[in-house]
Amino acid sequence: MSDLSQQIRKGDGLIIVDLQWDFCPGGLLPVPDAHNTLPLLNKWIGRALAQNMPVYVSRDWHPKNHISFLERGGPWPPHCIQDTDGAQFHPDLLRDDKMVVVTKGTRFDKDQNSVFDETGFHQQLIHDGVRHLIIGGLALDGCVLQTVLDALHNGVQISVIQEGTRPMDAEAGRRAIERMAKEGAVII
Ligand code: VGL
Ligand code: ZN
Repeated sequence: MSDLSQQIRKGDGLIIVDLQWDFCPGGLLPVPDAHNTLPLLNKWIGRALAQNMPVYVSRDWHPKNHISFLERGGPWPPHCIQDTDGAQFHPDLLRDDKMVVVTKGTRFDKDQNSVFDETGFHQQLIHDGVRHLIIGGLALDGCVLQTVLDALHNGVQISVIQEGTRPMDAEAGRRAIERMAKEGAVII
């Protein structure tokens, strides 16, 4: 539990990526064991809220027949279609009015895997005074990896809660951790 013992500092923010039904076992694009990140992530959320640290929750929120779906020649089965049950946050995810939702995957012409990708998220971090993000969620080898790389490219420090994320593919997950660490992310 070394991660939870980490001191929270001014300028820290927490981002929970795509903890939605469709990415959990039983959903349309399940990440193995995804729901088992929830107890730890909820502890982080509770702790962050108690210390007035900004908390962001991203959601993948695709139009029907999205360009990233197999039927359009994309890599993914349909998932996280706007307003469907599968696109809702997992019901066990701790929620609070203070949490800020970041919606992505809505563009018709391209996918947005990173939370930074044309969402204005970096501007929001600057507005909120966040210089260091702590990240968990789904999927380690998908949106978490892309978000971490974009954070670093934008000059935002980032720490990855390793036990608070899961990969779609175990080997790709190991490579993702290696790459994030090499690029400057702190693995906690
Ligand atoms: C994701 C595949 C497709 C993710 C989103 O959140 O990692 N992966 N859409
Ligand atoms: Zn998606």
